[in-house]
Amino acid sequence: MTPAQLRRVREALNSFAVETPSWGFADTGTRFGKFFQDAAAIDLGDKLADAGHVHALTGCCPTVAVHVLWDFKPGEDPKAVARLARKHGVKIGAINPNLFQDQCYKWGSFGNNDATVRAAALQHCVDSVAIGQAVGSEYLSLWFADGTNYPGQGSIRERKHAFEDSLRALHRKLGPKQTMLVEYKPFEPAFYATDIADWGMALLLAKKAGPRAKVLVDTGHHYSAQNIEQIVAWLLDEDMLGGFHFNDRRYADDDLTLGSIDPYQVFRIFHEIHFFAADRGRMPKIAYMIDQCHNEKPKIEATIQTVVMAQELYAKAALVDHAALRVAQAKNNVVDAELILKRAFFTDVTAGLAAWRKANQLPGDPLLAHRRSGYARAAAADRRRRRKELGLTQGGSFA
Ligand code: PSV
Ligand code: MN
Repeated sequence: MTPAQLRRVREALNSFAVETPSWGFADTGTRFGKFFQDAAAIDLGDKLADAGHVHALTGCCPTVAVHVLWDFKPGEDPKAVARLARKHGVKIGAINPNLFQDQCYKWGSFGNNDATVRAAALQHCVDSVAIGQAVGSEYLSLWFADGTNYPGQGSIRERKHAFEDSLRALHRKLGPKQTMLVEYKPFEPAFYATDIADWGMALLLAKKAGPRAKVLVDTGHHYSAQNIEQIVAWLLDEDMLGGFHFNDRRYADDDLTLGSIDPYQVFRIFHEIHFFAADRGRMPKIAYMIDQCHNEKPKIEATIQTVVMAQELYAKAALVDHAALRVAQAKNNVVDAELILKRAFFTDVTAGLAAWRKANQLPGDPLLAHRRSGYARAAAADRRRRRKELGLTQGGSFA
């Protein structure tokens, strides 16, 4: 790598943070079954400890997303949770209300045709806003499982109006430092009409909710052929891109490791962000978060692998020669334009990542350092013993 490339990688990585999800450290499964891991986190303390360990090794994951129902016991003091996070060297990041597990949500939450359920869902979100304020979190991250399974089952327009009303009411409750993220997903669990099925719906709803509502792009929540980087570019241009949930997919919302199937797509997404930043002279504020649950891979290893992959692809995208790209685009020089992206994508950035890690007193290979640390072995022994004491035969909490 040239000195200029090393500098660009360093600058890019200096301002790139990835949030880990608390649920990524716990036992998870598919709807067909769960396969347990001894080292899986039992409770929030374990999850924060694991997240702290990942941050200590990567230097890139200072915050942890939490799911209110899975992570907060009823009546728990959020400030105590914030303290616990601090003890493990991390902070609480996005607060995710849970609007899909309680029996009352059988027919939806914000889209339910029963006003009492809609009110309960709104109250849970308002409570989540308060948790966010207590722990100093910037983001309220909303995902709705709402939708219908059969044609004719519900009024699509009435459900849309119900969402507009509740999101607007919720936006009014946000504190001055809070941003509301609206996530979309084409299907699952609803298989006919998901209420917020794509980025257009999320964008409209966020715009109607208020100025501090933005769209969250979960990379797994698109159909196979969809051009995610184009969505990203449009959202950036509208100042409506709030954040990402990182994962990869082959078929549906598969929760595979970021970049395991299509690293070039992730690169292209990052390229759009760097290109936008170069044009506007400022890097937009974006919450980069992981949303993956691993059933086969050891959870901490998979998380480190994801973070390292994200850094690598972000660094590669930072190497795109924007001036040359603009010239190629202006001249309709398609081959050169494409090669400019490819050249950056195929640049070996290992030296840049190593230099950044060295400068930040981090291990050169975070995965190797984790394997050598003995952390997983100690966690497995401790958690095996605690499970026995607690009479748990399987993982203690979601997902
Ligand atoms: C739904 O599939 C989703 O992407 C939402 O972000 C949830 O919060 C998360 O997964 C749970 O893993
Ligand atoms: Mn998600």
